[in-house]
Amino acid sequence: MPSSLDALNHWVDAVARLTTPDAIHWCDGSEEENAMLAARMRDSGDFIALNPETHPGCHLHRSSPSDVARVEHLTFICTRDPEDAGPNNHWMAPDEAHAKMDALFAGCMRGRTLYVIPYCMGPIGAPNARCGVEITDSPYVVANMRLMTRMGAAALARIEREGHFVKGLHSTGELDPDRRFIMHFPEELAIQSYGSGYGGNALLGKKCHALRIGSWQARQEGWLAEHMLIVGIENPQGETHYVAAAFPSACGKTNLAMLIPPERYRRAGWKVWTVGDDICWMTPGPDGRLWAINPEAGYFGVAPGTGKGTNPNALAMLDRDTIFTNVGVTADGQPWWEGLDDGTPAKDWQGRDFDPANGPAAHANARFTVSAKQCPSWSPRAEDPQGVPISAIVFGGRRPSLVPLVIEARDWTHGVLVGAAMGSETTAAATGAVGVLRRDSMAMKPFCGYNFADYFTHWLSFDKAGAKLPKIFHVNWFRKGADGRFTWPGFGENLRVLEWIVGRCAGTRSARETPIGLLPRAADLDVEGLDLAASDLAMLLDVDLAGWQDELAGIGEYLETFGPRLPAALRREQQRVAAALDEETRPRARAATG
Ligand code: SAT
Ligand code: MN
Repeated sequence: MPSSLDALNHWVDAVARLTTPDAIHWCDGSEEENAMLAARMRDSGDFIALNPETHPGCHLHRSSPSDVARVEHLTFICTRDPEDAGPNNHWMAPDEAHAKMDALFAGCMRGRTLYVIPYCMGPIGAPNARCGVEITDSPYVVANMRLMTRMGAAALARIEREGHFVKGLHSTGELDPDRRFIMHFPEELAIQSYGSGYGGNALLGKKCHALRIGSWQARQEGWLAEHMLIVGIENPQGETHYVAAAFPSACGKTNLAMLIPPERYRRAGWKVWTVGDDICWMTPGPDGRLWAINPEAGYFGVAPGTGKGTNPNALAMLDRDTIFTNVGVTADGQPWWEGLDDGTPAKDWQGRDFDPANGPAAHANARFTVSAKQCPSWSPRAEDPQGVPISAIVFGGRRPSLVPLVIEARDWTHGVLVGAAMGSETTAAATGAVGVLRRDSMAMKPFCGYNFADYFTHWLSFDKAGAKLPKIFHVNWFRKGADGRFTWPGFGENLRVLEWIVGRCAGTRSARETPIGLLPRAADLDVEGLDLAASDLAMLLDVDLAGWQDELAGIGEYLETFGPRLPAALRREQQRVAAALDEETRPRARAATG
């Protein structure tokens, strides 16, 4: 009888014939293997050992200066029908993409080792976890995948049992931006990535599998693969509500997932539990609720800005067994980045003597890779095969103006519109201009593996008989005042907003109705001990009707870009909110003219 690993063996053979590596190494995920690879990388210069006293087991990796972030313009969804990829993706015909990639991969591993990485996204025993195999010629990718996924023997055993897996093929190639492509073949459950060694371009379990291919599978199978953190909020009565929250890359998901309650909340008994900081797979359970797992096993977080004041939990987990990418380094070999409270950089992220004239010591998208279990607020429920039940879904982005601190959608359909309409200023997590407002539906613009119109239809489809869906909210921590400064203090203080959110879910907090949704009154939010002027709080909770009329017009235009596949229910919802705003402004307009 043929073994269910035959398909895997055949594929590895075929890739080896194409890429002609010097050696093949099947990764088992063991400590010994990890030590061997780290030693190999220290020899080659891929890894620089950091100070063993202050940072035991920690390494620094410097990527090529032209390879420091995801490359959305070189990322393609290759479906037979371009309409299936949709206007939200770059599309290439599968045949053309295969020909291009075969030519790039031909002979590319000569002189290198081909690593076979079996991995599982999600707890190894979770029914909703999914397996994949990444073939790569980068030991740095292996070391990262070991922290970010359940990698090695247990995943291989599950693949053998199930007989299917997502095929990911990666080579760093020559790191030439002109010979760099990240291709997805959702109909073949395959990914091919060439020419980058960085983050989401190269760790194929992350954005490529868990989001782009994952979202495609989720639509077919009736679940949701989302760009969301998962956090547990435990109140003083010991009840924990789990919240899933979507923000674009580098908008504070890791900080929110690891939030430390303000002093007064801590004393009262509030606790925060981290289940995940980037990706969330949600499936309707037999009880009608959405149950979520974090498919990842580690964090690939942005280092700059991580400090004692902003994310002490993150700092506490980064002093051992961590891979740092593109940070600076102090004279005594400690990692350094902007926003770290102590130390001074001796070298910058490119290994040059630090000179402020060359810019910051750490690259703006410098990252740490670390096992999730090292986080002091890590939730043991992250290993629960059933996942956690989600009480609230939160959308958010960087909106310096107009958008209030928090809004509750009036129902699921309205919530889907709120998510679809999400916008944010761009950040350094992707190459391109920073600080430009772009619509980023559900923070999935770079990650949805199919047509956004179909994705909205899929979201709407969860609202059916028997469903006990989470409430949906929108938050904006990034509102600026006339002085150009952030009005809301953010970070740990965001718990005050989460308290209102979980209170709404439990039915214990009140709200006022507005045309754009339900908002807290000033008295509904606990702001005791905050240095926040009443006028600033009023601004954060105000609904600028005229501004929102323009916003709804903009949302309407955005939705129209998806053409006839856009679900009519979403267009109707946009029209309903626009009409409610018109209704609210009408008497005033009459008074003004009359
Ligand atoms: O480079 S990654 O895609 O893994 C990080 C991010 O953009 O969130
Ligand atoms: Mn992300």
